Amino acid sequence: MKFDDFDKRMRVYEQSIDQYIVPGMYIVARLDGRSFTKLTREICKFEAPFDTRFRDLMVDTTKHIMNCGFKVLYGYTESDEISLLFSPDNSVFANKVRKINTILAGEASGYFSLALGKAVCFDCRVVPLPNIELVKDYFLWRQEDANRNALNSWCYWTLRKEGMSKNEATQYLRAKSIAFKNELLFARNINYNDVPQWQKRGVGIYSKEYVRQGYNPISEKVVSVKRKSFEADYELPIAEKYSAFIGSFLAAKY
Ligand SMILES: Nc1nc2c(ncn2[C@@H]2O[C@H](COP(=O)(O)OP(=O)(O)OP(=O)(O)O)[C@@H](O)[C@H]2O)c(=O)[nH]1
Ligand SMILES: [Mg+2]
Repeated sequence: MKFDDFDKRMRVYEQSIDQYIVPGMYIVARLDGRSFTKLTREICKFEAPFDTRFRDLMVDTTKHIMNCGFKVLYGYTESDEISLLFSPDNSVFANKVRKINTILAGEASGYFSLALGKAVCFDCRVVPLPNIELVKDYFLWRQEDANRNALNSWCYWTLRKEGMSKNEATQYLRAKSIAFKNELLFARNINYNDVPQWQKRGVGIYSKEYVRQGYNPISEKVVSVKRKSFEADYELPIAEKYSAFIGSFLAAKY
C-alpha cells in the first residue's frame, strides 16, 4: 500500500473522536490543579487558608496561558483553578477541543512546575456558551464558588489551628449555613467582611494600557509609547457590577 493511502486509512481512526466548537459559541476554558490539596498541605506546606505565594503562582500561570497563542480577553483565577474567556474571533486550531485542552493544560503545568520547582499537573475543559448572558453567569458562578470556598476554608483552618482533626473539622462544618460560618469566625474575632477581597472574589487578569518612556534613535528624542500588558485585578466588583464588567470585554468589540 502506498504511504498516502496508508496515512489516509489510519487518520480516520485518530480523527474519529475529534470535536470542534461550533461557530457562534463563546468559549471559556477552565483549568484545575490536580491533587492540589496534597500539594498545598503536604508537599509544599503553603500557608492556610490562603498563601500569597500560591496566589502569585496561579496569577503568573494565568498570565502565561493568556499569552500562549490563543486570543484571550479575560482570565480569572480562584483557589487552584483558572478560567479563560476566548475572544470570539479566536480561530487558532479552528477551535478544535483537543488542541485547546491539551495545549492549555500543558502550558499551565509546565509553567507552574518550573516556577515552583516541583512537577504539578493541570486538567482543562472547554465550556461552550451560546450567549453573553451565560458568559456573565459563568463568571458569576465561579466567583460565588470562590466566596463559598473562602468562607469554608477560613472556618476549616480556624478549627484545625484550634486542634481539631481533619475529620472533626469537616464534620463540624457539614451542612452548616453561611450565617453559622460567619458567626463561628466572628466569635473568634475574625470578621469575614475584612478578609482580603482577592480571597473572596478571586483575581481577574486583563490587558491594561500603560505609557512608557522610550528613546527614538532616529528623531533622537524621548517619546511616550503606549503599551499593553496583562495585569492582575485583586479587587474585582461583585454581583451585577461584575456581570457588567464581564460584559464589557465582549461589548467592546462584539
Ligand atoms: N494552603 C493553601 N491551600 C490552597 C490555597 N489555594 C487553594 N488551596 C487548596 O487547593 C485545593 C483545591 O481544591 P480542589 O481542586 O477541589 O482539590 P484537588 O486536591 O486539587 O482535587 P482535584 O482537582 O480533583 O485533583 C484545596 O484543598 C484548597 O484548600 C492556598 O492559598 N493555600
Ligand atoms: Mg484541583
